[in-house]
Amino acid sequence: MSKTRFRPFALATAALLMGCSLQPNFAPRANVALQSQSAANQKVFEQSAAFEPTYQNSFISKRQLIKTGQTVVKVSYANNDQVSQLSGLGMDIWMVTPRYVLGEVNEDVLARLRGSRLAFELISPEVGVTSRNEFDPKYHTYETMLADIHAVTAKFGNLASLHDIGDTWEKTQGKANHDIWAVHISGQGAAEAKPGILFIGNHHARELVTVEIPLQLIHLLLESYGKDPEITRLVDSRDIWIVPMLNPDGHKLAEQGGDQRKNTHELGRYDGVDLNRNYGFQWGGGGADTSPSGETYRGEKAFSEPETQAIRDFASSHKNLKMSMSYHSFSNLILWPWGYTKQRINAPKLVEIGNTLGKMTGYKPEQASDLYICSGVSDDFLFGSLNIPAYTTEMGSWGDGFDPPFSKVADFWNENRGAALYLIDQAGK
Ligand code: 0X9
Ligand code: ZN
Repeated sequence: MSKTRFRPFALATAALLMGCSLQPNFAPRANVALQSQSAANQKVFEQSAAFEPTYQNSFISKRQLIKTGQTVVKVSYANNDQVSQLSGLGMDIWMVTPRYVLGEVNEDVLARLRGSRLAFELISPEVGVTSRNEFDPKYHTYETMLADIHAVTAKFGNLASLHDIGDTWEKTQGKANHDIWAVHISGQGAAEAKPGILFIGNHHARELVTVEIPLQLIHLLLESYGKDPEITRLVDSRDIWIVPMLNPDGHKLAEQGGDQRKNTHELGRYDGVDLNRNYGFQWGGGGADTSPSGETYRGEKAFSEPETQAIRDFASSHKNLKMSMSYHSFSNLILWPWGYTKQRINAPKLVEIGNTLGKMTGYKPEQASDLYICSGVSDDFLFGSLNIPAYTTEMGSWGDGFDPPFSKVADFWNENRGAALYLIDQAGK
Protein backbone atom coordinates (compact mmCIF):
# COMPACT_ATOMS: atom_id res chain seq x y z
CA MET A 1 0.00 0.00 0.00
CA SER A 2 1.21 3.44 -0.72
CA LYS A 3 0.94 4.42 2.90
CA THR A 4 1.49 2.17 5.88
CA ARG A 5 -1.40 4.04 7.50
CA PHE A 6 -4.67 2.11 7.44
CA ARG A 7 -7.43 3.66 5.38
CA PRO A 8 -10.74 1.96 6.16
CA PHE A 9 -12.61 3.26 3.13
CA ALA A 10 -9.96 2.29 0.63
CA LEU A 11 -9.68 -1.17 2.12
CA ALA A 12 -13.43 -1.62 2.40
CA THR A 13 -13.79 -0.70 -1.28
CA ALA A 14 -11.05 -3.11 -2.21
CA ALA A 15 -12.73 -5.86 -0.21
CA LEU A 16 -16.00 -5.16 -1.95
CA LEU A 17 -14.38 -5.25 -5.37
CA MET A 18 -12.78 -8.54 -4.50
CA GLY A 19 -16.00 -10.16 -3.35
CA CYS A 20 -15.32 -9.48 0.30
CA SER A 21 -13.28 -12.54 1.00
CA LEU A 22 -10.50 -13.74 -1.23
CA GLN A 23 -9.78 -17.40 -1.36
CA PRO A 24 -6.28 -18.74 -1.78
CA ASN A 25 -5.60 -20.15 -5.23
CA PHE A 26 -4.75 -23.54 -3.81
CA ALA A 27 -7.01 -26.03 -2.07
CA PRO A 28 -7.14 -25.69 1.71
CA ARG A 29 -5.46 -28.61 3.44
CA ALA A 30 -6.08 -28.99 7.14
CA ASN A 31 -2.89 -29.40 9.08
CA VAL A 32 -4.19 -32.00 11.50
CA ALA A 33 -0.81 -32.58 13.13
CA LEU A 34 -0.44 -28.93 14.03
CA GLN A 35 -4.02 -28.46 15.12
CA SER A 36 -3.86 -31.35 17.54
CA GLN A 37 -0.75 -30.03 19.28
CA SER A 38 -0.98 -28.42 22.66
CA ALA A 39 0.18 -24.82 22.92
CA ALA A 40 3.45 -25.91 24.54
CA ASN A 41 4.14 -28.51 21.88
CA GLN A 42 3.31 -26.03 19.16
CA LYS A 43 6.00 -23.65 20.47
CA VAL A 44 8.60 -26.40 20.38
CA PHE A 45 7.40 -27.64 16.99
CA GLU A 46 7.70 -24.16 15.45
CA GLN A 47 11.30 -24.06 16.57
CA SER A 48 12.10 -27.44 14.97
CA ALA A 49 13.39 -28.00 11.45
CA ALA A 50 10.30 -30.10 10.72
CA PHE A 51 8.01 -27.08 10.97
CA GLU A 52 6.67 -26.14 7.56
CA PRO A 53 4.90 -22.77 7.67
CA THR A 54 2.01 -22.57 5.24
CA TYR A 55 -0.89 -20.31 4.47
CA GLN A 56 -3.20 -22.81 6.18
CA ASN A 57 -1.38 -22.95 9.49
CA SER A 58 -0.78 -19.18 9.60
CA PHE A 59 -2.93 -16.63 11.34
CA ILE A 60 -3.74 -14.91 8.05
CA SER A 61 -5.80 -17.92 6.98
CA LYS A 62 -8.16 -17.14 9.87
CA ARG A 63 -8.74 -13.60 8.68
CA GLN A 64 -10.47 -11.80 5.87
CA LEU A 65 -8.09 -11.52 2.93
CA ILE A 66 -7.67 -8.17 1.32
CA LYS A 67 -5.53 -6.43 -1.30
CA THR A 68 -3.17 -4.22 0.66
CA GLY A 69 -0.03 -4.30 -1.49
CA GLN A 70 1.69 -6.29 1.25
CA THR A 71 2.74 -9.88 0.62
CA VAL A 72 3.50 -12.51 3.24
CA VAL A 73 6.54 -14.56 2.26
CA LYS A 74 8.80 -17.31 3.53
CA VAL A 75 12.42 -16.86 2.59
CA SER A 76 14.88 -19.75 2.82
CA TYR A 77 18.15 -18.89 4.48
CA ALA A 78 21.49 -20.57 4.94
CA ASN A 79 22.96 -18.52 7.75
CA ASN A 80 22.17 -15.79 10.23
CA ASP A 81 23.82 -13.13 8.02
CA GLN A 82 21.09 -13.66 5.44
CA VAL A 83 18.43 -13.07 8.10
CA SER A 84 20.11 -9.78 9.01
CA GLN A 85 20.35 -8.98 5.29
CA LEU A 86 16.58 -9.41 4.99
CA SER A 87 16.01 -7.13 7.93
CA GLY A 88 18.24 -4.55 6.23
CA LEU A 89 16.29 -4.98 2.96
CA GLY A 90 13.25 -3.72 4.81
CA MET A 91 11.40 -6.99 5.29
CA ASP A 92 8.94 -6.82 8.15
CA ILE A 93 10.21 -9.96 9.89
CA TRP A 94 7.55 -11.79 11.87
CA MET A 95 9.30 -14.98 12.79
CA VAL A 96 12.51 -16.87 12.15
CA THR A 97 12.15 -20.66 12.03
CA PRO A 98 15.15 -22.99 11.63
CA ARG A 99 14.62 -22.94 7.84
CA TYR A 100 12.69 -19.81 6.94
CA VAL A 101 12.33 -16.14 7.63
CA LEU A 102 8.62 -15.33 7.71
CA GLY A 103 7.18 -11.89 7.30
CA GLU A 104 5.68 -9.25 5.10
CA VAL A 105 7.08 -7.19 2.23
CA ASN A 106 5.63 -4.17 0.47
CA GLU A 107 6.05 -3.62 -3.28
CA ASP A 108 9.40 -1.85 -2.88
CA VAL A 109 10.82 -4.50 -0.58
CA LEU A 110 9.47 -7.30 -2.78
CA ALA A 111 11.38 -5.78 -5.71
CA ARG A 112 14.54 -5.71 -3.57
CA LEU A 113 13.92 -9.31 -2.49
CA ARG A 114 13.56 -10.36 -6.13
CA GLY A 115 16.88 -8.66 -6.82
CA SER A 116 18.60 -10.60 -4.05
CA ARG A 117 19.81 -14.18 -4.41
CA LEU A 118 17.49 -15.41 -1.72
CA ALA A 119 14.88 -18.02 -2.60
CA PHE A 120 11.40 -17.27 -1.42
CA GLU A 121 7.83 -18.51 -1.70
CA LEU A 122 4.52 -16.80 -1.08
CA ILE A 123 2.48 -17.48 2.01
CA SER A 124 -0.05 -14.94 0.80
CA PRO A 125 -2.42 -16.47 -1.75
CA GLU A 126 -1.11 -13.95 -4.29
CA VAL A 127 1.19 -10.97 -4.47
CA GLY A 128 -0.19 -7.93 -2.69
CA VAL A 129 -2.87 -9.87 -0.83
CA THR A 130 -2.74 -10.42 2.89
CA SER A 131 -5.15 -10.51 5.78
CA ARG A 132 -6.89 -7.65 7.43
CA ASN A 133 -6.00 -7.67 11.10
CA GLU A 134 -8.88 -8.01 13.52
CA PHE A 135 -9.35 -6.04 16.68
CA ASP A 136 -11.31 -8.15 19.09
CA PRO A 137 -13.30 -5.45 20.96
CA LYS A 138 -12.38 -7.08 24.25
CA TYR A 139 -8.85 -5.73 23.82
CA HIS A 140 -8.18 -2.34 25.38
CA THR A 141 -8.22 0.75 23.22
CA TYR A 142 -6.10 3.74 24.19
CA GLU A 143 -9.14 5.22 25.95
CA THR A 144 -10.19 2.08 27.83
CA MET A 145 -6.56 1.43 28.82
CA LEU A 146 -6.39 4.95 30.24
CA ALA A 147 -9.72 4.56 32.06
CA ASP A 148 -8.48 1.28 33.53
CA ILE A 149 -5.19 2.66 34.85
CA HIS A 150 -6.97 5.78 36.14
CA ALA A 151 -9.44 3.64 38.06
CA VAL A 152 -6.98 1.12 39.46
CA THR A 153 -4.44 3.74 40.59
CA ALA A 154 -7.26 5.72 42.25
CA LYS A 155 -8.57 2.61 43.98
CA PHE A 156 -5.10 1.69 45.29
CA GLY A 157 -3.95 5.27 45.90
CA ASN A 158 -1.74 4.20 48.81
CA LEU A 159 0.35 1.98 46.51
CA ALA A 160 0.02 3.38 43.00
CA SER A 161 0.04 6.58 40.99
CA LEU A 162 -0.35 7.54 37.35
CA HIS A 163 2.25 9.61 35.47
CA ASP A 164 2.26 11.25 32.06
CA ILE A 165 5.84 10.68 30.86
CA GLY A 166 5.54 12.28 27.43
CA ASP A 167 3.56 13.12 24.34
CA THR A 168 3.08 11.06 21.23
CA TRP A 169 4.08 12.34 17.79
CA GLU A 170 0.47 13.28 16.99
CA LYS A 171 0.17 15.26 20.20
CA THR A 172 3.30 17.24 19.38
CA GLN A 173 1.58 18.14 16.07
CA GLY A 174 -1.74 19.07 17.65
CA LYS A 175 -3.39 16.15 15.81
CA ALA A 176 -4.45 14.03 18.79
CA ASN A 177 -4.43 14.12 22.55
CA HIS A 178 -2.40 10.99 23.30
CA ASP A 179 0.04 10.76 26.17
CA ILE A 180 2.44 8.06 27.25
CA TRP A 181 1.35 6.83 30.65
CA ALA A 182 3.33 5.11 33.35
CA VAL A 183 1.84 3.40 36.38
CA HIS A 184 4.04 3.62 39.44
CA ILE A 185 3.66 0.92 42.09
CA SER A 186 5.55 0.79 45.36
CA GLY A 187 4.53 -0.01 48.94
CA GLN A 188 6.08 1.01 52.23
CA GLY A 189 9.09 3.33 52.31
CA ALA A 190 10.75 5.77 49.91
CA ALA A 191 10.34 4.36 46.40
CA GLU A 192 13.46 5.96 44.92
CA ALA A 193 15.61 4.26 47.55
CA LYS A 194 14.50 0.82 46.31
CA PRO A 195 15.73 -1.12 43.27
CA GLY A 196 13.56 -0.19 40.30
CA ILE A 197 12.15 -2.06 37.30
CA LEU A 198 10.55 -0.76 34.09
CA PHE A 199 8.06 -2.73 31.99
CA ILE A 200 7.11 -1.43 28.53
CA GLY A 201 4.31 -2.61 26.25
CA ASN A 202 3.41 -1.83 22.66
CA HIS A 203 6.46 -0.35 20.97
CA HIS A 204 4.72 -1.90 17.97
CA ALA A 205 1.10 -0.87 17.60
CA ARG A 206 -0.43 -4.06 16.18
CA GLU A 207 1.09 -6.27 18.90
CA LEU A 208 -2.13 -6.15 20.86
CA VAL A 209 -1.37 -8.60 23.67
CA THR A 210 1.62 -6.50 24.70
CA VAL A 211 -0.76 -3.91 26.19
CA GLU A 212 -2.75 -6.54 28.05
CA ILE A 213 0.16 -8.24 29.84
CA PRO A 214 1.35 -5.01 31.52
CA LEU A 215 -2.27 -4.28 32.52
CA GLN A 216 -2.62 -7.77 33.99
CA LEU A 217 0.60 -7.20 35.92
CA ILE A 218 -0.65 -3.87 37.32
CA HIS A 219 -3.86 -5.52 38.52
CA LEU A 220 -2.08 -8.53 39.96
CA LEU A 221 0.39 -6.46 41.98
CA LEU A 222 -2.26 -4.11 43.37
CA GLU A 223 -5.05 -6.58 43.98
CA SER A 224 -2.77 -9.17 45.64
CA TYR A 225 -1.03 -6.70 47.94
CA GLY A 226 -1.72 -7.59 51.56
CA LYS A 227 -3.15 -10.97 50.50
CA ASP A 228 -0.25 -12.75 48.85
CA PRO A 229 2.91 -12.51 51.03
CA GLU A 230 5.35 -12.82 48.11
CA ILE A 231 3.64 -10.09 46.06
CA THR A 232 3.37 -7.90 49.16
CA ARG A 233 7.11 -8.31 49.71
CA LEU A 234 7.87 -7.42 46.07
CA VAL A 235 5.64 -4.33 46.10
CA ASP A 236 7.15 -3.16 49.40
CA SER A 237 10.75 -3.74 48.43
CA ARG A 238 10.82 -2.63 44.77
CA ASP A 239 10.09 0.50 42.75
CA ILE A 240 7.90 -0.74 39.87
CA TRP A 241 7.08 1.29 36.75
CA ILE A 242 4.77 -0.03 34.04
CA VAL A 243 4.13 1.66 30.66
CA PRO A 244 1.37 -0.40 29.03
CA MET A 245 1.19 1.49 25.71
CA LEU A 246 4.19 3.29 24.26
CA ASN A 247 2.64 3.78 20.81
CA PRO A 248 -0.94 5.11 21.25
CA ASP A 249 -1.00 6.86 17.84
CA GLY A 250 -0.21 3.61 16.07
CA HIS A 251 -2.52 1.68 18.37
CA LYS A 252 -5.50 3.82 17.26
CA LEU A 253 -4.94 2.49 13.72
CA ALA A 254 -4.56 -1.08 14.99
CA GLU A 255 -7.91 -0.61 16.75
CA GLN A 256 -9.45 -0.18 13.29
CA GLY A 257 -7.85 -3.39 12.04
CA GLY A 258 -4.78 -1.66 10.61
CA ASP A 259 -1.58 -3.66 10.21
CA GLN A 260 0.31 -0.88 11.96
CA ARG A 261 3.77 -1.42 13.44
CA LYS A 262 5.42 2.02 13.53
CA ASN A 263 4.27 5.32 14.99
CA THR A 264 2.31 7.61 12.66
CA HIS A 265 4.92 10.32 11.98
CA GLU A 266 3.90 11.75 8.60
CA LEU A 267 6.77 11.54 6.17
CA GLY A 268 5.34 11.76 2.65
CA ARG A 269 4.55 8.67 0.61
CA TYR A 270 5.12 6.36 3.57
CA ASP A 271 4.49 7.19 7.21
CA GLY A 272 5.97 6.05 10.45
CA VAL A 273 9.17 5.47 12.37
CA ASP A 274 9.87 2.09 13.96
CA LEU A 275 10.19 3.02 17.61
CA ASN A 276 12.34 -0.05 18.18
CA ARG A 277 14.98 1.24 15.75
CA ASN A 278 15.05 4.84 16.98
CA TYR A 279 16.98 4.58 20.26
CA GLY A 280 20.34 6.28 20.50
CA PHE A 281 22.75 3.46 21.27
CA GLN A 282 24.41 2.29 18.03
CA TRP A 283 21.62 3.97 16.09
CA GLY A 284 22.37 3.88 12.37
CA GLY A 285 23.81 0.34 12.30
CA GLY A 286 22.47 -2.78 10.57
CA GLY A 287 18.98 -4.23 10.55
CA ALA A 288 17.15 -0.92 10.32
CA ASP A 289 15.79 0.87 7.28
CA THR A 290 17.13 4.18 6.14
CA SER A 291 13.97 4.79 4.13
CA PRO A 292 10.50 5.52 5.50
CA SER A 293 9.15 2.93 3.06
CA GLY A 294 10.45 0.16 5.31
CA GLU A 295 8.67 -1.18 8.34
CA THR A 296 11.92 -0.86 10.30
CA TYR A 297 12.58 2.78 9.41
CA ARG A 298 15.00 4.13 12.02
CA GLY A 299 13.92 7.77 11.85
CA GLU A 300 15.81 10.84 10.78
CA LYS A 301 18.18 10.73 13.72
CA ALA A 302 18.55 8.90 17.03
CA PHE A 303 15.69 9.78 19.35
CA SER A 304 13.89 11.76 16.66
CA GLU A 305 10.56 10.51 18.05
CA PRO A 306 8.83 11.80 21.17
CA GLU A 307 7.93 8.25 22.23
CA THR A 308 11.57 7.09 22.42
CA GLN A 309 12.54 10.44 23.97
CA ALA A 310 10.01 9.72 26.73
CA ILE A 311 11.67 6.38 27.57
CA ARG A 312 15.16 7.91 27.29
CA ASP A 313 14.27 10.77 29.65
CA PHE A 314 12.38 8.57 32.08
CA ALA A 315 15.07 5.87 32.32
CA SER A 316 17.94 8.39 32.47
CA SER A 317 16.36 10.27 35.35
CA HIS A 318 15.43 7.19 37.43
CA LYS A 319 18.87 6.16 38.57
CA ASN A 320 17.52 3.33 40.71
CA LEU A 321 16.32 1.28 37.69
CA LYS A 322 18.04 -2.09 37.82
CA MET A 323 15.92 -4.12 35.40
CA SER A 324 13.62 -3.80 32.38
CA MET A 325 11.31 -5.82 30.18
CA SER A 326 9.81 -4.84 26.82
CA TYR A 327 6.87 -6.90 25.54
CA HIS A 328 6.49 -7.72 21.84
CA SER A 329 4.77 -10.35 19.75
CA PHE A 330 5.20 -12.89 18.25
CA SER A 331 7.64 -15.86 18.14
CA ASN A 332 7.87 -17.23 21.70
CA LEU A 333 11.30 -15.81 22.47
CA ILE A 334 13.23 -14.23 25.30
CA LEU A 335 15.89 -11.86 23.96
CA TRP A 336 18.67 -9.80 25.52
CA PRO A 337 21.37 -7.46 24.20
CA TRP A 338 23.18 -7.12 22.00
CA GLY A 339 20.91 -6.59 19.05
CA TYR A 340 23.37 -4.54 16.99
CA THR A 341 26.32 -6.94 17.06
CA LYS A 342 26.96 -10.64 17.15
CA GLN A 343 29.69 -10.10 19.66
CA ARG A 344 28.75 -11.97 22.83
CA ILE A 345 27.54 -9.78 25.63
CA ASN A 346 29.93 -9.82 28.55
CA ALA A 347 27.34 -10.11 31.32
CA PRO A 348 26.99 -13.69 32.59
CA LYS A 349 24.34 -12.85 35.19
CA LEU A 350 22.18 -11.14 32.56
CA VAL A 351 22.42 -14.23 30.35
CA GLU A 352 21.65 -16.52 33.30
CA ILE A 353 18.51 -14.54 34.14
CA GLY A 354 17.51 -14.61 30.45
CA ASN A 355 17.84 -18.39 30.39
CA THR A 356 15.71 -18.65 33.53
CA LEU A 357 13.05 -16.47 31.87
CA GLY A 358 13.17 -18.93 28.98
CA LYS A 359 12.54 -21.88 31.31
CA MET A 360 9.72 -20.07 33.12
CA THR A 361 7.87 -19.00 29.96
CA GLY A 362 8.70 -21.98 27.76
CA TYR A 363 10.06 -19.53 25.18
CA LYS A 364 13.43 -19.87 23.47
CA PRO A 365 16.08 -17.70 25.15
CA GLU A 366 18.86 -16.12 23.06
CA GLN A 367 20.97 -13.05 22.45
CA ALA A 368 18.87 -10.83 20.16
CA SER A 369 21.46 -10.73 17.37
CA ASP A 370 21.30 -14.53 17.14
CA LEU A 371 17.87 -13.95 15.68
CA TYR A 372 18.96 -11.13 13.39
CA ILE A 373 20.94 -7.92 13.73
CA CYS A 374 18.95 -4.82 14.64
CA SER A 375 20.21 -1.43 15.70
CA GLY A 376 18.56 1.33 17.67
CA VAL A 377 16.55 -1.13 19.78
CA SER A 378 15.38 -0.27 23.29
CA ASP A 379 17.27 -3.08 25.04
CA ASP A 380 20.64 -2.04 23.60
CA PHE A 381 20.05 1.55 24.71
CA LEU A 382 18.91 0.64 28.21
CA PHE A 383 21.82 -1.71 28.78
CA GLY A 384 24.47 -0.06 26.59
CA SER A 385 23.88 3.56 27.62
CA LEU A 386 22.31 3.23 31.05
CA ASN A 387 23.57 -0.13 32.28
CA ILE A 388 20.02 -1.37 32.97
CA PRO A 389 19.66 -5.10 32.21
CA ALA A 390 17.07 -5.28 29.45
CA TYR A 391 14.98 -8.11 28.05
CA THR A 392 12.45 -8.49 25.27
CA THR A 393 9.67 -11.08 25.39
CA GLU A 394 8.08 -12.10 22.11
CA MET A 395 4.75 -13.76 22.86
CA GLY A 396 2.71 -15.95 20.57
CA SER A 397 2.96 -18.43 17.70
CA TRP A 398 2.66 -18.41 13.90
CA GLY A 399 -0.98 -19.37 14.27
CA ASP A 400 -1.62 -16.47 16.71
CA GLY A 401 0.01 -13.66 14.77
CA PHE A 402 -0.48 -10.13 16.03
CA ASP A 403 -4.20 -10.24 16.69
CA PRO A 404 -5.20 -13.47 18.41
CA PRO A 405 -8.70 -13.60 19.90
CA PHE A 406 -8.75 -11.91 23.30
CA SER A 407 -9.36 -15.28 24.94
CA LYS A 408 -5.69 -16.13 24.21
CA VAL A 409 -4.52 -13.36 26.57
CA ALA A 410 -5.18 -15.70 29.52
CA ASP A 411 -2.70 -18.23 28.06
CA PHE A 412 -0.05 -15.57 27.46
CA TRP A 413 -0.55 -14.25 30.98
CA ASN A 414 -0.15 -17.77 32.39
CA GLU A 415 3.13 -18.07 30.51
CA ASN A 416 4.43 -14.65 31.57
CA ARG A 417 3.10 -14.00 35.08
CA GLY A 418 5.77 -15.98 36.96
CA ALA A 419 8.54 -14.55 34.77
CA ALA A 420 7.41 -10.97 35.45
CA LEU A 421 7.40 -11.55 39.23
CA TYR A 422 10.78 -13.29 39.03
CA LEU A 423 12.20 -10.27 37.16
CA ILE A 424 10.83 -7.84 39.76
CA ASP A 425 12.59 -9.91 42.39
CA GLN A 426 15.82 -10.03 40.37
CA ALA A 427 15.89 -6.22 40.17
CA GLY A 428 16.97 -6.32 43.80
CA LYS A 429 19.48 -9.16 43.52
O1 0X9 B 1 12.23 -6.42 15.33
C1 0X9 B 1 11.91 -6.08 16.49
O2 0X9 B 1 11.87 -4.93 16.86
C2 0X9 B 1 11.52 -7.18 17.47
N1 0X9 B 1 10.67 -8.14 16.85
S1 0X9 B 1 9.14 -7.76 16.40
O3 0X9 B 1 8.63 -8.88 15.64
N2 0X9 B 1 8.21 -7.63 17.67
O4 0X9 B 1 9.17 -6.54 15.71
C3 0X9 B 1 12.75 -7.91 17.94
C4 0X9 B 1 13.94 -7.11 18.23
C5 0X9 B 1 15.00 -7.96 18.75
N3 0X9 B 1 16.29 -7.52 18.46
C6 0X9 B 1 17.09 -8.09 17.51
N4 0X9 B 1 16.71 -9.08 16.78
N5 0X9 B 1 18.31 -7.63 17.36
ZN1 ZN C 1 7.48 -5.79 18.21
